[in-house]
Amino acid sequence: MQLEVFLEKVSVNHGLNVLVSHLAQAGIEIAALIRQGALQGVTEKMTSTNVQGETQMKLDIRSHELAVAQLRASAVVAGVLSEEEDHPVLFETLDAPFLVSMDPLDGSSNLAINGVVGSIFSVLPNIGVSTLGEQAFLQPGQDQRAAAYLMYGPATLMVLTLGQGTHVFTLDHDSNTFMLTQQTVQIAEETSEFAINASNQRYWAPAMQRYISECLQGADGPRGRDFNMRWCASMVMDVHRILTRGGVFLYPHDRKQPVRAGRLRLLYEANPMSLLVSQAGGESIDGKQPILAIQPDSCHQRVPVLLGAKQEIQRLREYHWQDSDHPQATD
Ligand code: FDP
Repeated sequence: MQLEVFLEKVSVNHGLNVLVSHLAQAGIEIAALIRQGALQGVTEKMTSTNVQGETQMKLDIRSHELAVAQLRASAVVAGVLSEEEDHPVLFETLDAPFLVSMDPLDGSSNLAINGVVGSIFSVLPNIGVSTLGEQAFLQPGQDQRAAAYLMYGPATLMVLTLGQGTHVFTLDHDSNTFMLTQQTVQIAEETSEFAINASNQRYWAPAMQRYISECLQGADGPRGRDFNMRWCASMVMDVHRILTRGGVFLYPHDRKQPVRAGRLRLLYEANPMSLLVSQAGGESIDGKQPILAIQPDSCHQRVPVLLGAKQEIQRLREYHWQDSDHPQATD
């Protein structure tokens, strides 16, 4: 079933359907660029940095431009917050029903090694951007109307939720249409696989040290079974693995850079991924509290992210509550 047919079937919100079709179109255009690799200068770095101080790749900027153009053309979006711009881009359609937060090219450091990258989108209701300005983007994740990521791997995928389940579409490159290939994603409650950048281990809080150490002890330790580890350094790919074969993705609070609570951005990484995961039966916390309940305080705010299989996330939550020395993620 084509994406557009699916949308007509499951959603009566015509504006939202139009918006999702434009996200899909942005994905098709970005996928076409990425497929050209070095022929499109995909690995070229810019001299500029984004608001996070990270060096931008040429493709970060091109992806941002393509996505902004599609969202503007949809005429149902009033403004876009992007990882690549300090402030939201506001459109002439200031009273349009939706706002979008996005990371147009997540995991872009993987481009240099021809690795998998993605785009992440969060759709929020427009609660009055014309009067509130960028404050209008500071809505908790539970208010999202939709969330999606595009994954540019061997196949190009769109993984989407409109708040009633998580669905997977695969791009047919011949017809440039997304076809439904998995109607309902369900994350297994139990797992024996975790994803974490273990090089940060010495900076983790005791709760994380305990959790990973118990996993590593495997069958000889308190968990009584062996665990496996994966880390792609591309959130889209790591989360997609969890949606597909289970597991937990962990980017915890660490003391490496004390001024920031976590690495991942709340509004365009943690929130949309948390909605997709929760709609697939998983859970998502920052340590102690659900990510989707966090009231954002700034557009590019970072948070710790622990998401995936329910039982493991519940265990992690318990460990963090027991760990009284652990600073609140929102401190
Ligand atoms: P990137 O900086 O390459 O865009 O968005 C941040 C992110 O990638 C995630 O996609 C990824 O999970 C994480 O950073 C990788 O972090 P490490 O460099 O610590 O592995």
